[in-house]
Amino acid sequence: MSSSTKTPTNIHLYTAQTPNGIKVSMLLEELNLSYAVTALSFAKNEQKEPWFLEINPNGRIPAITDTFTDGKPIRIFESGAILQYLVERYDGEGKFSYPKGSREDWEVRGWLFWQMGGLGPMQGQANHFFRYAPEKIEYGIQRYQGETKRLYSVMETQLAKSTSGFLVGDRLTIADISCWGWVNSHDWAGVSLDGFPYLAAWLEKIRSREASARGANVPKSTRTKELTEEEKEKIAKETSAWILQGNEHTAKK
Ligand SMILES: N[C@@H](CCC(=O)N[C@@H](CS)C(=O)NCC(=O)O)C(=O)O
Repeated sequence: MSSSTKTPTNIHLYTAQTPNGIKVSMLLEELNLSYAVTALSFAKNEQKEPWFLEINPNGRIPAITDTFTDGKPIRIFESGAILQYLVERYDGEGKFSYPKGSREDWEVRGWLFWQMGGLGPMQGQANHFFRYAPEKIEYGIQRYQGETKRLYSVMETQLAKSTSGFLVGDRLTIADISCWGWVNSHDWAGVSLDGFPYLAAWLEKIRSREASARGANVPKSTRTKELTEEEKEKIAKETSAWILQGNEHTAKK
């Protein structure tokens, strides 16, 4: 994130290396905007510290702060809202969006809400039951992996009809960007892309864009090599530890 040609902004991104976090850095890179980054440690529960709750009352990443059009600071939380803010404020040329109120604009909004209400939460629960839950509950695993697959097939059908290879119209939009990190981590949820050729091609098409690839590596590089089962197990255990701690803390409230 150090190119001198970037458009200067006061955007500060609070993030971590997750499918929701990288949505924002991918779009910031595609828009060629300058931004500062604070990486939050879930292991240290930094996302629940009072200073961060002032930025995101929900205690989750991503969130941004910026100087608003009135010259005063603004905070924005929820990745979908952040993506909408960034294109509405900084994509005046419509490189990654369509004119407000156009058919394509409404289609993009549909996919964005579909991702926020469907793909993200369902695949997130697939991760939980498949990787992190202290007991292996077959019903939970099947239910959420099945829903994730069903949602992938919805994207597959849309992409099969697309002449550009993107979800909406002729360009990369926040519809694609919001979904990419989730589909890219399909393996973590235990869901294969076999049988989804259009989705696999879409994944690669976006991965091969320099700006998107840079954004997907914020705040740190993503893995380039396939993890062994032991390595996956170790990461899952570490993540499970802070999730269970969080569950206990919530139960006591
Ligand atoms: N709907 C929220 C979801 C945010 C979310 O779940 N973020 C996760 C990382 S992907 C998080 O911060 N987890 C930390 C926690 O649960 O304490 C969004 O899209 O911004």
